[in-house]
Amino acid sequence: MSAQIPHGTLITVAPTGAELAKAEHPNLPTTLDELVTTAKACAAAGAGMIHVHLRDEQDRSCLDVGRLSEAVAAIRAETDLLVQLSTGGGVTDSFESRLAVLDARPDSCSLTCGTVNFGDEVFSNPWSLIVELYRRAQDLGVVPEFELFDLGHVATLRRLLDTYGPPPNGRVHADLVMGVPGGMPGDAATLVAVVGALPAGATFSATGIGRSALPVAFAALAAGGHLRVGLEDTVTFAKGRPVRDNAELVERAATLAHLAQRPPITGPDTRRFLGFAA
Ligand code: KMH
Ligand code: ZN
Repeated sequence: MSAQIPHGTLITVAPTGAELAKAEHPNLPTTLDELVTTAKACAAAGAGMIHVHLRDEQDRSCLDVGRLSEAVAAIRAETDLLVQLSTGGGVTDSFESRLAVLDARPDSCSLTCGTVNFGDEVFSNPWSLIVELYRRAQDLGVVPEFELFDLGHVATLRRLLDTYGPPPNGRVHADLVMGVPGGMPGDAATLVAVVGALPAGATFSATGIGRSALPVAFAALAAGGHLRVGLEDTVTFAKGRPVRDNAELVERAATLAHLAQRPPITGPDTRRFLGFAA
């Protein structure tokens, strides 16, 4: 039997992403040292999980399993954050390299439940890839976070669970990625529609890209959900004012969580959240 879901708000920080260039934001963590320093600052500010993308020396998305394993170990050594590796990578990363991410044995992995237009690009996630990622995650005991960029992705999530059974630890946790140009809009009405379609008992986080960051955060908390924030999703803190760094976004999310009387879930409770023994 898996542990009870703790009361509070899980704050996931997505500090880097695959798209933003270091030149566009000086505090984007693109080296391992910067990533670990960011992880520590965000954990201190209230984050419970980190969604990791690595970069190579040229600032490009890097899915090298050795480097991912090193990052998982380094973050675990310095923080008690749950470590989630992105299996989305960047839009040009191969399916094979995205599947191999799981060999780095994170606690969690992102698993996008469908293809979506992604600005001028296409983020490709055919059913066969989704199934392969899911089955490999099941085999390895990695808890997937189901990334939903559109309402239709919920239908694929349901099909996946119906066909292949529950995820490791029995936890169905989704993340609504809202406001991507080409995906679902980042507003309260859309969030409510997606949440209403989730499988019974599922938990969810939400993040709003760009200017939808705050409306989505407020709507997610009001609907009983959790928060994802970070430079992967947002570079503007307020009109005309760039985000200082990832910790600033986590601090703001923690303030909202306290206001909602669902304080940040940290320490051993983060592991219980995903159904691990703490
Ligand atoms: N970089 C996007 C194309 C994920 O991490 O799983 C995909 C993405 C989703 O960021
Ligand atoms: Zn990502």
